[in-house]
Amino acid sequence: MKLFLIICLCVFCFETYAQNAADTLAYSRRVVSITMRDGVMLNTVIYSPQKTQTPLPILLMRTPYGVDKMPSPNKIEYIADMAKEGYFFAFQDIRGRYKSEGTFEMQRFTRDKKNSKAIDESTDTYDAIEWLIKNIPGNNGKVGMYGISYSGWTTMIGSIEPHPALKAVSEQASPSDMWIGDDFHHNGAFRLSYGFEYAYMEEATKEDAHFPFDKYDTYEWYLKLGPLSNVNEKYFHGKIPTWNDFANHPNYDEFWKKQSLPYRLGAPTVPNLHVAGYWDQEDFYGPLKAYEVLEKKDTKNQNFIVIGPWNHGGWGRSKGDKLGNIKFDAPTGEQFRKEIQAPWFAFHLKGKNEPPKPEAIPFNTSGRADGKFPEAVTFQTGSNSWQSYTAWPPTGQSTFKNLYFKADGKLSFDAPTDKDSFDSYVSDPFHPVPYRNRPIEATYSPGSRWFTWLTEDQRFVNNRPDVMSWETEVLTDDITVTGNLLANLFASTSGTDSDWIVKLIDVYPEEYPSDPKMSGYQFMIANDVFRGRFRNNLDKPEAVKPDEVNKYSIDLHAANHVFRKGHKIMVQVQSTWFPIIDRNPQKFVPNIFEAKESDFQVATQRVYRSATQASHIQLPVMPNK
Ligand code: PG9
Repeated sequence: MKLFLIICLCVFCFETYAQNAADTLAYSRRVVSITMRDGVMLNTVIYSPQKTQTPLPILLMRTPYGVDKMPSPNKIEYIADMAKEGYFFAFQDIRGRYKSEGTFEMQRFTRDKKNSKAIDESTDTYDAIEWLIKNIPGNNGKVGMYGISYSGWTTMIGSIEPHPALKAVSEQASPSDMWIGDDFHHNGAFRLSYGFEYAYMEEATKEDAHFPFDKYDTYEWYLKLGPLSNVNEKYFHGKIPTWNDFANHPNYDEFWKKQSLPYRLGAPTVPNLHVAGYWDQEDFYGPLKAYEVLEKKDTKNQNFIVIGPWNHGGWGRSKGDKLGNIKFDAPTGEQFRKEIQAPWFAFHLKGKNEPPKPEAIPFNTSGRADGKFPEAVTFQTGSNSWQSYTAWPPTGQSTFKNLYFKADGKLSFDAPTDKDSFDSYVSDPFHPVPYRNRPIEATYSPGSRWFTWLTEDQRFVNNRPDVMSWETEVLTDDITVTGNLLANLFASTSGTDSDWIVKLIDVYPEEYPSDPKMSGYQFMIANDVFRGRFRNNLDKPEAVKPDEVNKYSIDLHAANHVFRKGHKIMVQVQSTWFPIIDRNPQKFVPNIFEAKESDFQVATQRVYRSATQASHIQLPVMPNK
């Protein structure tokens, strides 16, 4: 989420607290230009506590979203708990953005290391830290780095070849792989509205700019756009580099692989607290993957993860006791900032080891008293409680159970026995299923419901003929699902290419007296899309044979959720999700960015539920206590 959005939202709802905080520690501000090794100067805002309690560490955030309007840290809800304790705060515009010199490159590649003069975000971070520790009087020589999303990514890159003064980081919602699971694609399916609007926002000018849509409901606008080739023909005219990259690299080629974190990451270099939100509409895959990759080489126990009931960056603002219509019965955002983030940096940068706070997060169950953090702290939705684990996903505790699609729209843990049975629907790219309730406001426009769409009631599409659903009987016991989820679809299309979207849903009881407006609510717990052409090979798309049954394994990522007794579990499958996902023409063409209007066709889809082709969701089920 754009940093400025966070700040603007926070400054206003935060005046009262800020005044109290300001009583304890006031900050003075200066703006400097820091020269990088190639002479390029980066605009940097530095806040220093007025009452010097030297020596103090430095917290650095590097962002493309503009730092000049950054208010005093004690007025920024995200970091106010740390501001109270006293740090130097540095905020830097990355190359080519806002007041920094140089050229912006979306998620700049790692430099050519044979060229001693080459730069990248890692060298820029190194040079910034070198300057900060030498030029901020009274610092203790220890630096921490943190940030959400793009700033989470600069944090990750800054920790790859770290400056020796960088002692701890917290990567929060950093994208890990823009083709597999983050902002720009999911499993090869292009995230059209996000990709189009974000590329324009960052690359049309040096400062954020919003595409001037002439329709409020962008569902209509994107449908009228027609084939993707119209973007350059009518609007971008080849001037938005990231859009050109989308069009030139439709497959998982070297471009995307080299950009990804798994390609760049070695072993952990500094302690890293990864932070993810289950309903992150932009980068849920990213922090889970970054944690997973580093964990494999974490011989010094420097790699930790927190997952909470948040949208993109939701832990950085507001109380966090609800998201959209869903209530969590705990101030999870406040708890994160106060009980996790602030102690994390205080421990690593100030040598503080505060005793655990019994009312809050269960740190004491596996450590903190001895100065160690639990490996994984995750909020369990449904039971609405924090849980800590010695591994994520927790090993040896859950059993994988398959939830099978059955006849008559049923879902059951018993495997089907029928032969050659399926359910069928017609997918029409001229009338795609909206991904959220219309009107679909421009992503970052005022009043946009982008931020909570993943928690929307899925009844808004449940009766469409092009959305199939299957559901369990009313549950007679709680079912707790903790860990990674996977959908295995056996499906065919009458076309030669197709998208498969799977949604795992918690259906609330028809009568829900404690919160009547939630009666029958269809709350999405997990979801994702898979583009059929990539079923055998991510870098070599292949046409699908019409009506041939193929198996599609779709990563539904992680959850820690209790489907409560009295609820039902539902699965929905559909083949369009517009305009967050571009329309698959449903006829194989080598590059969908070059598809013609005449390539788009209606297709008949079948989802199999027979003994040998048993579509199912694999759930990590925990034993009931
Ligand atoms: N999700 C945004 C982003 C990060 C990195 C690259 C592209 C987009 C963000 O919120 O910063």
